[in-house]
Amino acid sequence: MGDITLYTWSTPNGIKVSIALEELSLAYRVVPIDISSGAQKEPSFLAINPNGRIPAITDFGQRVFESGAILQYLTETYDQDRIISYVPWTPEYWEQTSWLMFQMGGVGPMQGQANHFRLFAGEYSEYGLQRYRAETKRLYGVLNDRLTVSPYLAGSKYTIADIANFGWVRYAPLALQIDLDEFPALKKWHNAILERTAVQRGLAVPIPKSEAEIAERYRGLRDKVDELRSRP
Ligand SMILES: N[C@@H](CCC(=O)N[C@@H](CS)C(=O)NCC(=O)O)C(=O)O
Repeated sequence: MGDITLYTWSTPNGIKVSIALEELSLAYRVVPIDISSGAQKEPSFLAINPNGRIPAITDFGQRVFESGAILQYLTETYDQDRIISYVPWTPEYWEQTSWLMFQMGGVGPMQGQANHFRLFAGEYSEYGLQRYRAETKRLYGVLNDRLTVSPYLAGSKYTIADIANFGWVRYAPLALQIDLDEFPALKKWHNAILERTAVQRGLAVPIPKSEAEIAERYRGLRDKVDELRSRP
């Protein structure tokens, strides 16, 4: 079943797809794309994702890029048993799609910018940092409210909407020092998802990294940006 090649790196968007593939027990080849070396801008990869970003997949000659589109492709093609998705055109399916798009259009871009200002910026900007960190926290409040009244984002079942948002929530405490204790329902949901075997497997693709290694890397990046703070 399937002829899937996954092009990925250990990032919030990358892990969404490896987690979904593991949840669906699909066989797949992995091509690591080291985004710190610029591999995502090589012509061979741009032929798969013209936007030059991971993740992307190919399957029987079909390319799919943008993590949300990949999650939809995988479930609509391979999730007939509805393990991580609802049946298309049901009310729950639209709820699933809404929370998936909320992640793609909200959490991902905002938290991505917060990460930029906190970890990768070439000059220190308190305004940029605070603006995007605050917006990320506002969006976490929306997720928390939803998860206070529903076990999972789309309803009673864990779906690709949860996987997509989890990809980002997972890194928020480590990268941005966002305290999930401020969002109790979100924290409970995050911890339950983290315990899933398929999630642990997906998080190890393409390179297994311990919590301590990830925390150390982010600390180093934050320190570098902090050093820029004192420069005239
Ligand atoms: N909207 C895209 C975003 C993809 C994205 O920003 N990927 C990052 C890693 S999480 C990347 O490849 N960054 C490298 C770059 O921007 O050159 C998706 O969800 O797939």
